[in-house]
Amino acid sequence: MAKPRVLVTRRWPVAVEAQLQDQYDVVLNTHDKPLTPSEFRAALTVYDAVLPTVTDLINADAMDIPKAQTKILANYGVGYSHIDAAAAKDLNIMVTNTPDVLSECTADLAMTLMLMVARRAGDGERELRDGKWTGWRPTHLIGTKVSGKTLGIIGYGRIGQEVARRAHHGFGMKIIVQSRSAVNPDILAQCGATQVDTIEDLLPLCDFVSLHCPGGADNRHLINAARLNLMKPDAFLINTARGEVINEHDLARALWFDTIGGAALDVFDGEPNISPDLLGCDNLVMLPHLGSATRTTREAMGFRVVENLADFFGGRAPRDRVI
Ligand code: 8YV
Repeated sequence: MAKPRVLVTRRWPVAVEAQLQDQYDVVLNTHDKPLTPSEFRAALTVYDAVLPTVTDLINADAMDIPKAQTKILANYGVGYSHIDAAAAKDLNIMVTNTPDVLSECTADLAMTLMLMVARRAGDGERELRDGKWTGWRPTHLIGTKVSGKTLGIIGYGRIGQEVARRAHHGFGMKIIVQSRSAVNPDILAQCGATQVDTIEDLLPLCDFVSLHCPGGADNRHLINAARLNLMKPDAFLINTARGEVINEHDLARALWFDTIGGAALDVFDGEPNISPDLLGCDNLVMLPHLGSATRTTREAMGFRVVENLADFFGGRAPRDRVI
């Protein structure tokens, strides 16, 4: 029997690409350029499986074909708000993701951002590299203490819980949680966390607020001017979830007028384009979507896709089916 035809839309870790080549009739994206919507539409008529990432905007336009050859979009990444669920269902395409394997590294990066913005690490590095450091002094680049402060976590799934573990057990932080559903009391107890009903309840209580909810239409601009106004004037906002969760124009205004202490972002609405509003803010740390970017995790994400594909083509239900 012919091997299934598989398209990988970006370069993946070599060990994973090698395994895919072993098992399937694979086309790799050796130039590592994102596909255009028309290339994506064409791919859906040719390949049995397409393996996309967050850089593929798989909206209704990119899936606007009468019938698909593709039966599965085995996404590399846990977030899949770049895939239009209704259009995938219309074409009868299954979607899988890669949870679990990136939770620790994404949580590590949320802690990195929290520490960077509170302790002014970005300012300090820029000053030093610009040759502007004149030496130690008691009043130089004074930041905010992180240890022992209150951290609000919006969205208490796997990544949110890993952040809580680090913040509570490593930094002695008090954890407050807001989540769509009631969190199991045993899970809350692991980090001495308290769940509140609404984001409005959470924001005024916290010195740091970290976002760990999914992106997509439901959470678009979840953090807007009204909610930013509820944060303490010296509190920090951290986002390793999805750019669209924050109204970036409102955030830039809050940073510009110092109504919050600062923000640290790993994800952006319309990335890799960064809003000029944000680029002008100096109480802001920005990283280029590095949440899962470690060798161990990027390989594990790839092998999780391999597992999902093996189940799918073996006639079993993939463990990570999301659509
Ligand atoms: C991934 C992420 O690298 O998994 C996610 O949802 O945000 C990142 O860690 C990226 O999405 C890959 O598609």
